[in-house]
Amino acid sequence: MTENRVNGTVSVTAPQHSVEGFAKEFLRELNFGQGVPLSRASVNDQYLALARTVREYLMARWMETLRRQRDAHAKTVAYLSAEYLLGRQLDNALIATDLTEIVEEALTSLGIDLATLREQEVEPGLGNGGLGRLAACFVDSLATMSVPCIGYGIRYEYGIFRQTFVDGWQVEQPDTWLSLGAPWEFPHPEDAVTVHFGGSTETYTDDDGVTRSRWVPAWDVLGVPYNYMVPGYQNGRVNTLRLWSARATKAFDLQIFNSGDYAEAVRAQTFAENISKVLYPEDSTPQGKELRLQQQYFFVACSIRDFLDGLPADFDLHRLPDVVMFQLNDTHPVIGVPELMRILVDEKKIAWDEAWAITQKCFAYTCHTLLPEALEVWPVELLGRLLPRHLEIIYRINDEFLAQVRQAYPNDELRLRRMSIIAEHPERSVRMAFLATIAGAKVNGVAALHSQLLRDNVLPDFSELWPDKFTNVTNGVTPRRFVRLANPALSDLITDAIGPGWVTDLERLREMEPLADDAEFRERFRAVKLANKQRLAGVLATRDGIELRTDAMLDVMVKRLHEYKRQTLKVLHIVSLYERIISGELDPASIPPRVFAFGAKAAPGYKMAKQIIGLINHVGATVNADPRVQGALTVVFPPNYNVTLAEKLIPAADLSEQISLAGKEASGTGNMKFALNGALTIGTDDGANVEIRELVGDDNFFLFGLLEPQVAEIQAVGYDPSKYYEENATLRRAIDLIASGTFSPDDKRVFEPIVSNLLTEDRFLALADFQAYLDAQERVDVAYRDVEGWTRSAILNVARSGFFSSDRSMWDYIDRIWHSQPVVAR
Ligand code: RUG
Repeated sequence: MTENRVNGTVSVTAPQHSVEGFAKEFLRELNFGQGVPLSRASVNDQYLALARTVREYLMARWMETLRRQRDAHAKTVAYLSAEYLLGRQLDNALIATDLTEIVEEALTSLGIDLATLREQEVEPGLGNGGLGRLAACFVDSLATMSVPCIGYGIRYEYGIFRQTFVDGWQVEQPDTWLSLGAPWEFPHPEDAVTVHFGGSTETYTDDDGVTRSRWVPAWDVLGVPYNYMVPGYQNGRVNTLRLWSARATKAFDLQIFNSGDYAEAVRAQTFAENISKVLYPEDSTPQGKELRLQQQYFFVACSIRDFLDGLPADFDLHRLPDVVMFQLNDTHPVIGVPELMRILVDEKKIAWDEAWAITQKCFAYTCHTLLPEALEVWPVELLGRLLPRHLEIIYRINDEFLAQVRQAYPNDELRLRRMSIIAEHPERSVRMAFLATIAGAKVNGVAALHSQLLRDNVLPDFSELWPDKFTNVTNGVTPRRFVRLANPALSDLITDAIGPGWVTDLERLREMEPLADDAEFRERFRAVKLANKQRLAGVLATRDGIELRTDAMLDVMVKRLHEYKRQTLKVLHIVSLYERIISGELDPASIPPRVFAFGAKAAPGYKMAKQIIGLINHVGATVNADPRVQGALTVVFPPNYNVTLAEKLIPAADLSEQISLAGKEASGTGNMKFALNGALTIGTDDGANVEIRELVGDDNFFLFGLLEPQVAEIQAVGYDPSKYYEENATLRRAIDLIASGTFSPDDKRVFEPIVSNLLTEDRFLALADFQAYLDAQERVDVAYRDVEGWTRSAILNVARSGFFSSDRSMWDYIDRIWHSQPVVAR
């Protein structure tokens, strides 16, 4: 990096965009940054030096982006998310700067293989699944669209656990992603923010004789920000992701240390640092843990304070809605609402009504679920103990809101109780989704069906009161990471056909549609798929010692393990095929050979999910070893599914399994990634599947299963899964085979809980959808045999999925919710 003094300001210029220039910078980093000569550099030294060199190319853009945004006084999106599932940074930075070829050549000239260095990077797994990955896609899109955005979150010391299998059972290991160095982060201890907790509130009379309330906290921690670059794709922009790490305000007590009680001397430090120690390994169900509430308040308090501190000293806070929108990614950051109110009313002495008017324009809320258990509630006792002033503020917001409801619906006590932020049963608690809905300028669901069910079933009273507050923004995924970076072979094919513009304007994929009828193009498309399967086979062989056949249909189900997603239904399909083969009913040579690939982590405390992982692995071991199957069915389940593996698995897939019970999956985003990479979907009418099917067309999608209203009907009259077991011989034989202990000879009863759950409860109606699923799978087999027809459908899936770019989602947010603008070059 060169520094020039221009008119008294320091401007940072990027190093030379050439092979020699890069090689020189790399060696400089290796020698002066890592402190080693090339001859003695380890792979990790080389990787760290490479990462630092690449980031130098982004630095000037970063400074320039910040300057432009400051000068433009543009409205900023402050995206508040407890999770960011980023994936590896190196390749993304390389494609953003268009440096890949230069780097490859420069490293080769030094005798270094870029591919080896890539493998050295440990991805920051700071999220559980779709929610965190969505946040990462959104910040990528905003940077690419030159929209001012700062992503705020938590720098967990340990991200999502590393999954291992021991005898087929999930065992969690800590994710030590920081241990070999973190070259992509920029710590800023000088910007640390103090965050208070506990204590009590008091009233006092201020200098003007006004009686006011204030918080007298009992303890505090420091939030230290770490900045990460969010590079836009080849547009000269770099936005910022700011993640907070907790530290003790007083590192350790020297007196106690000198007295020899070392553990006590660092107690405060340990206690404080615990706040950002670990990502809660939960996806759809909240853990009622005090630490989790501490985490939530910690990061939103830091973020709001950080944003306000960045405003000019004389800024009129009544204008806050002109300069920021705090987007609440689910309920995790909702405690930010009373926090902003506290700052405005208690600290800035703005009248309550004015403060509330400001606050209501500064927040918007995205809901990501339909499962009642995933809507966070905090016991009043806990919230009051940790954040007493915030609880008072919530009570007042609630009182005023209920007065409004009373006026709109006189004499409707039941409605008041239903709509109150405070739930009375089973214990007094704060409903965070209600608070977010009341405070938010807008409330959105994440797919068309989800937004409708959110209005009709989850928040019906609120949507009746404020119909205009509710909107939909269908999720999207970034084409940079999930096509351009993950699938270079397909990217080249597309670029050859329609030019490079699709990477930032994904609807242009439509231009490929006519090529679905071009036999030569189809052949090239198939060659890409095969190459991706071979690449995956290589990855699985080295990563896990898994042998993958590349001449079979690759049928993939990757997502968090949850009963509503119905991995069990997939297992029942495999078991029923296996049972039919070994009983002689099905000739294995008569079906197209399939590899069933799974990837799934189960929350460590979710027993049934862990059982299902055990079942998949045990079924896999039995099926894979049985010669009667003649290789027609193979099950592979690489452990520790993460973004890095997704980037290899998705481009290789033929069939995408999206089989949740209708009305349960808010959106899904894996479904979009598969379609964009030319896999056909077998799916229910759920979440974003609905929109995928509408766009790609019924002929290119395998729809099955109950529709959401049918599910509701069945549940209303009382669902009896045993009826399906009794009436469907194929299903019965599959379940009996599991119950017989065939897959677990050492402990024949080990899968008893799954079997009995299916037969007696089956909360997510797997048995009710079983036959329809099998029928759809037979349609898949027939379609797959028609090689040309299948390829045609796969190409149409790609060509018609441009809608699912997260760039489009971001335009929708801008249009419907944020009303912000890109900052263009001047
Ligand atoms: O389960 C949902 C997915 O359907 C959705 O695609 C994703 C992003 O919107 O968010 C997931 N989600 C929901 N993750 N955690 C929750 C719990 O609220």
